[in-house]
Amino acid sequence: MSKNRITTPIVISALLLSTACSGNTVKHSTDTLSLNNCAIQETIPGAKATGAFLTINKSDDSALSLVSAKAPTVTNHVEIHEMKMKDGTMVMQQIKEYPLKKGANIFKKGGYHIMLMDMKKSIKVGEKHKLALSFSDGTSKSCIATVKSVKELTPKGMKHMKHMKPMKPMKKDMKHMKS
Ligand SMILES: [Cu+2]
Repeated sequence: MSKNRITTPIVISALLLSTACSGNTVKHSTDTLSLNNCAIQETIPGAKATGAFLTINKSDDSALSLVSAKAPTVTNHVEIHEMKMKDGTMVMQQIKEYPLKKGANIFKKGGYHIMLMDMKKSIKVGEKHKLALSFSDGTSKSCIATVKSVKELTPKGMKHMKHMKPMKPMKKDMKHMKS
C-alpha cells in the first residue's frame, strides 16, 4: 500500500522531467529532414485533382509525422492519401497523419501520396510549384516541385497491377482495417 503511494508521484515527476528535457534537446524537424524528387503530376484535361510525390528522408528515429501539405499556387485544398484495398478494388483515402520512419519515406503514384484537389487551374509539364509540408512538431519545410507527365511518374509495372485480381489474403486483411 505505502509503496504505491510513493511510486505514483515519482512516475509523474519523471514523466514531466522527460517531457521538459526532450523539449530542449530534440532537433528541429527541419534539421533531420530532407525533401527529394519533389514532383507534381500534370493535370489530365478536365481533372481538378492530381498527385504530388516526393521522398522525405529522415536522419533520425525521433517520432515525427507529416500532418498537412500546401501548394498555394495550385490549390487551397490538399490532403495526404493512402492506397487501400477495398472490396477487391484499390482505392485512395485521406489519412490524418503519416508517421515518418528513419530513412526514406516515399510518396509515389500507387502508394502514399499528396493529393491536390479543387485545383484553381490546370498545370503543365515543366512548371514549378512550391510544395510546403507541415509536421507534428509544428515546423514546416518546403520544396519546389516540378510538374511531370503521367508517364514519367507512373512506376513501371503499375499497369500490370491493375489487371491483377485481388488475392484471398488481401480480402482477409480487409476485415481488420478501420473505415
Ligand atoms: Cu489521392
